[in-house]
Amino acid sequence: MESSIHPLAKKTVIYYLMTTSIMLILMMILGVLMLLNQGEMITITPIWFYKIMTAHGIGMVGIAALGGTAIMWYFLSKYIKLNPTIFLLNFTLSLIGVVLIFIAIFGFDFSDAWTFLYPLPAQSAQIYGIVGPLMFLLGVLILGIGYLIMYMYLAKRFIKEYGGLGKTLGWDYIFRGKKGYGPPAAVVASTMVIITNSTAILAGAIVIIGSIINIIYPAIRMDPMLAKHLTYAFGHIFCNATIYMAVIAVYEVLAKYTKRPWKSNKAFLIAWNASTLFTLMIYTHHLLMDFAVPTWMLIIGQVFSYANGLPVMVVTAYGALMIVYRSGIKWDFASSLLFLAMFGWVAGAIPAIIDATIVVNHVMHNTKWVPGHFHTYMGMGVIAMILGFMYYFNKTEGSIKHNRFDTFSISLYFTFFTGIVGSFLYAGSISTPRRWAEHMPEWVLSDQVGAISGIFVVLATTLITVRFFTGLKGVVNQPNSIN
Ligand code: HEM
Ligand SMILES: [Cu+2]
Repeated sequence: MESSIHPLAKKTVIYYLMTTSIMLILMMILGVLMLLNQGEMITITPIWFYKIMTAHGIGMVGIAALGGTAIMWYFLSKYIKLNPTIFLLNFTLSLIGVVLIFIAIFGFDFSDAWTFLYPLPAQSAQIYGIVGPLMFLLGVLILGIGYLIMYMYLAKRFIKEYGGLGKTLGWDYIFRGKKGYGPPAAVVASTMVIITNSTAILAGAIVIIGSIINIIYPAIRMDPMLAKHLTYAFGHIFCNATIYMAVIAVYEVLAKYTKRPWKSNKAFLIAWNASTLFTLMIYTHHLLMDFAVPTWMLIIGQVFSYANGLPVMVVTAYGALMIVYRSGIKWDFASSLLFLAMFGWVAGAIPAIIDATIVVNHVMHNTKWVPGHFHTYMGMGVIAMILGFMYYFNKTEGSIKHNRFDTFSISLYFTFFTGIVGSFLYAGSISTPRRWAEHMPEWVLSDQVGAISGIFVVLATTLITVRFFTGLKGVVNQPNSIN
């Protein structure tokens, strides 16, 4: 039941990818500025450092989500008919959200980090005025609503086409012994994202509305501990969901290149079910330092953090190795980036597993170890998947071919991204705190290594983006060819 992508959806994929790639470069430049400052190679004021950090954090998470959404929508269109207006609406609301967020940061000095942890926004409202925090929170809320509408729509479509979200999670095969293979991998993965991320966004909406009310009427307060739970349920799951959307590209592209379908067998289905459940449970690893949280909750956070990524990661990595093995696959920009991205994802999980151990966490949390972990799985995982998809899109919908120049930019990207995360992990291991504008002399060297690596990553990303934009010329006016 293959259908072709709606022309408006195809155009919207282009909007998503153009925005993602340009924002990526800009946000990376902000990252380099932070490192140059921490490495004492330039001087920016602390307030500017925190403005930049806030913009970089939310901006990066935002584009990872945009890119992931483009991947999810594009491939889902192969299997079910989708209304492209919803896809465009999500893009528009995201854009409005982002504009509000950036005006809040750069126009009104909002600098409380992208995690807007209550009561920080209320406190800074007293220093810098209420406009900044209100605009920021409203921006995030609008962006979240866009996603929520999209997920609700997709859920409705899945229920109509497959008979329920239990079906799209393959329960017939897991519990009722149905033989054969479950729904397409893209549908299984999207179901997981719909369930977990809608929950996350609802949690986020509650805490954001609470914060907004508190800023306007300071007498009305939230319990800060409850607010932290809701905030991290939102932040953790929303970040996680980006990779579960982007990984669809691994399934689809490798299957196409090897001419071997990616079958959702029982192990695959069980893994995605397990991840659905675990992803909802583990955000408490962000609260391991909070002694007021009940121990059983922290233990759940810890135990399931170990278990969380693993099932899907294992079936994906194993599946990818199997599908590629002796397939005579042609390695080009898309297939190699997606293959490498999978290992970036796996590699990025290892430091997280270490950090999710309560004893280690007391030492490592709030050090640069943590950005070391998520820059690995975001930068070399999610973002690499999105870059791979950008190329695949141009190739499938347009006419570009891989050349040696592409091999060069991919190698540049991965080599120097390893430099960035290596410098972060090293800094963490010598107890460099995260989120400090100024660093002690003994930490500065690692910042400098990170900054220089970062400059080369910006260069590589720019080369890839230029290639993407030139390739787009071939896409416009081409007949649809999704399959
Ligand atoms: C050239 C590439 C990049 C550089 C140089 C860079 C640099 C940095 C630096 C220096 C920090 C602050 C570290 C600290 O706490 O001291 C940071 C934080 C962060 N970065 Fe990046 N980064 C890059 C790419 C990315 C990518 C690709 C993503 C995700 C897709 C990302 C997401 C984040 C997030 C979420 C934070 C946390 C902000 C916070 O603590 O509130 N970064 N980055
Ligand atoms: Cu987390």
